[in-house]
Amino acid sequence: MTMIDFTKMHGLGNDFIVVNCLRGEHVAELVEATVRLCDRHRGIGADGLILVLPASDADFRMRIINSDGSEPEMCGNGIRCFAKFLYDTGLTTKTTLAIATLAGMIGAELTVTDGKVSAVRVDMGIPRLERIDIPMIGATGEVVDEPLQVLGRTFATTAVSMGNPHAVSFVEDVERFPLEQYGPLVENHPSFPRKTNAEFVEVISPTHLRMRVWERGAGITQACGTGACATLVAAVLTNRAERTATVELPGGPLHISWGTDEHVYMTGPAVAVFTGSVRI
Ligand code: ZDP
Repeated sequence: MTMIDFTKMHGLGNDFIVVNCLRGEHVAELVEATVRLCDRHRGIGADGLILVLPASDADFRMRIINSDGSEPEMCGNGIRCFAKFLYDTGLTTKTTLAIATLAGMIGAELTVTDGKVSAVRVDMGIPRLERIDIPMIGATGEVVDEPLQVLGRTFATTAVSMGNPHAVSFVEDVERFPLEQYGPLVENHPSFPRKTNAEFVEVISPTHLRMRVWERGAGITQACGTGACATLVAAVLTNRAERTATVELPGGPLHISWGTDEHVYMTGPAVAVFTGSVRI
């Protein structure tokens, strides 16, 4: 019987089970147990499992597994939780971290209040816009306001990779948009060979976007950090927003800025909810 210590955390209600695997133990068993651990009725309950791993080329390495067991390249809300976990538990004293992910190296700047991390600013890197980099099927070039047919509806979709794929569509009234109906159809649309996260966005003003997300491998979540970054990029590309804006998600706001260095910066909170020990 193996007991694993974990911390339950969230970033704007996008929730994760975070486990210290710095000694390299039980990684395969944990990955294999992800679906069970993330189950909201029979497990701890979470949108994903985050593993804290050692890295030779960075301060730490992050792996994230979605609640359905698939492994995405990156996770914006998760990486803020990851950084807070490291600092608050004393695993690092640095307030600037280089974190290795499947989407490459990610930089995080920690804001410390009363000895604990309250917010994290993450350098999410340069968004990739070429169709093949999403990846999305079709002719070369960028995918900007391109018609995507789903059931009887046509969305004007902009595709952005933040390491993971996003299909961003602007709608009139995001509150009333039937996300549970269209989300899974966009996620599994044949144009996206690795599936996609699906964002639906209402423009409140050029500095205020309201977004709801259907996540690849997780379904409706309260927030998606990479999705908020993709949303801002898509809104700038289609002249709907300025390069710095607030993206309001069901779980709360994220501040996103697409810098003159072409990197996207995301600032938001991270919260530790409880710690526990679970059998895997
Ligand atoms: O790309 C995917 O499969 C996403 N479900 C990964 C998780 C993204 C996340 N919600 C985020 O904040 O970027 C954690």
